[in-house]
Amino acid sequence: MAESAAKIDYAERIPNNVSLAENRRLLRALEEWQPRFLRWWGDMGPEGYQAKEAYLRTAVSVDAQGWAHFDWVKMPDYRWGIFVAEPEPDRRIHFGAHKGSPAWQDVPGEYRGTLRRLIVTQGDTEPASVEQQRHLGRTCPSLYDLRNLFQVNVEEGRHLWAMVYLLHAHFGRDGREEAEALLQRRSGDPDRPRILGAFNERTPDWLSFYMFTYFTDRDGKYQLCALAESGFDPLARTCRFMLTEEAHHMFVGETGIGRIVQRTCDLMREHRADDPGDVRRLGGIDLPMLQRYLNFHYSVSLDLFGSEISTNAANSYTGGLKGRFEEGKKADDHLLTDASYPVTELDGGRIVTREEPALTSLNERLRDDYIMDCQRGVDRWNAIIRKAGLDVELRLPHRGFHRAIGMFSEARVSPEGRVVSQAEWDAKKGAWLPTEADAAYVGSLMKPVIAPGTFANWIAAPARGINGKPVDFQYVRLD
Ligand code: BYC
Repeated sequence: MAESAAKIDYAERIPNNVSLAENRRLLRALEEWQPRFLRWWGDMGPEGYQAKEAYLRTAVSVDAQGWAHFDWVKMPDYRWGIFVAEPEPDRRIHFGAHKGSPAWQDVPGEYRGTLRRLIVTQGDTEPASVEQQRHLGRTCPSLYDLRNLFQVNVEEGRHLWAMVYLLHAHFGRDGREEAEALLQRRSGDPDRPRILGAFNERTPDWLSFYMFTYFTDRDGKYQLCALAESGFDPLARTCRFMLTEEAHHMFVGETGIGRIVQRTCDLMREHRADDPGDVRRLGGIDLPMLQRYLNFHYSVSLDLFGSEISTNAANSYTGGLKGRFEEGKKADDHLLTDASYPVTELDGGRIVTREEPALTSLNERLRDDYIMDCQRGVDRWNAIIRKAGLDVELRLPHRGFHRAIGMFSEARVSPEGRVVSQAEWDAKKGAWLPTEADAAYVGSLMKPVIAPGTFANWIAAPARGINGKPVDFQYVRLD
């Protein structure tokens, strides 16, 4: 059983390891959706380079070892398909009111609406991010980075397939309609926007791209981890496999920012350029500007966890639909009906910590796990700065800073976590968040660099190439 689930059949029009051939109706429905997906990819996927071969990885099996196969692929020929992790024998629901019952293989009627909403929200982010990043190919800092962008893009396309499969296979007609709507909404379109805030922001340059893949893809990791605990087994297995792909996206973000930090430090040391203006004159990205971009992307990503106190989150947990991060490793009753959790809250003009019911605080708890994880990368970037002998530190701003969702959206909070007046906010905003001048400067640096092994002046070369290939490998064939 496990072996057959691990293998992916590439002879099929839609590669899959879910025995699609045995379900003609579902196969037909997905085969009808496929050309519409490809049309969307043509219209809204990466601009340029669609006819060029890129050195991309494709999943060939879903077991933990060696699922990836690297080859030359033109993006429209990428084998998007449906891959789910291997089943766990006798899997049980392990949290909430149904704890101990066998995991559901079909959608339980009472949770149909909630599950659909979770799957649609997850699915909506995937094409959104492709749309947000579609112009970046034109200004790539190197072929290595261009290839990484395309890898991220095709895998987000596959993650859309993953959610569309669940909608088609388990939600009948409304599932098919939702799958259509996923191709109709557009990131940033005022009339038909994507569902969540961060996915309507622009990703106009590569600094934003690395910030996005570090901070926003990491929300993806935590949401997928929570959904991978689901008592609805097809969702759990789908998310478990998506997580294996997600790791590379966050790697692109972490190393991308790390390489910018490295380059900036090199410029500062070589030229004794202590002043941000000096760094910019040398064509680098100064650390205060990097901090402003970090502040922006981190805060919009914090919003993606929803309100601090949420009955939606409590209901999803009690229903066994969405667990906590590493639910299985937690030593408590997995019901949480009597438990509490400390939540940072706004109390008039003050920020306080209060014990709240654990069930309604689940969004905040996941946000806490996320924050801890974000800090690890910041520590590594700071280690680069320290090693260069510079006395500067990048910091995650306070969780209340620049929030649009949850109780902090009602106040103005400084990066240090002080509630400030609107007047102070207006006066200091330009020091805390990217300004138009920042965007124009970063935009001015975005010139394509496409000779193998060469890198834009504002970013250091990576420590190593992809899949054991050298850094100067021709990762995208331009001829
Ligand atoms: N923007 O009780 P509340 C990824 C809405 S990223 C706009 O506070 P809840 C990826 C909410 O929908 C991971 N609206 O929150 C990354 C609700 O609306 P309705 C994506 C927002 O429901 C990079 C209302 O406010 N996956 O994979 O507990 C590249 C009150 O909701 C926002 C998921 O999100 C917002 N930021 O939690 C590619 C997992 N926040 O229904 C991919 C699935 C809240 O009352 N989604 N609202 O009209 C969920 O688990 C939940 O929907 C949320 C919100 C965590 C997002």
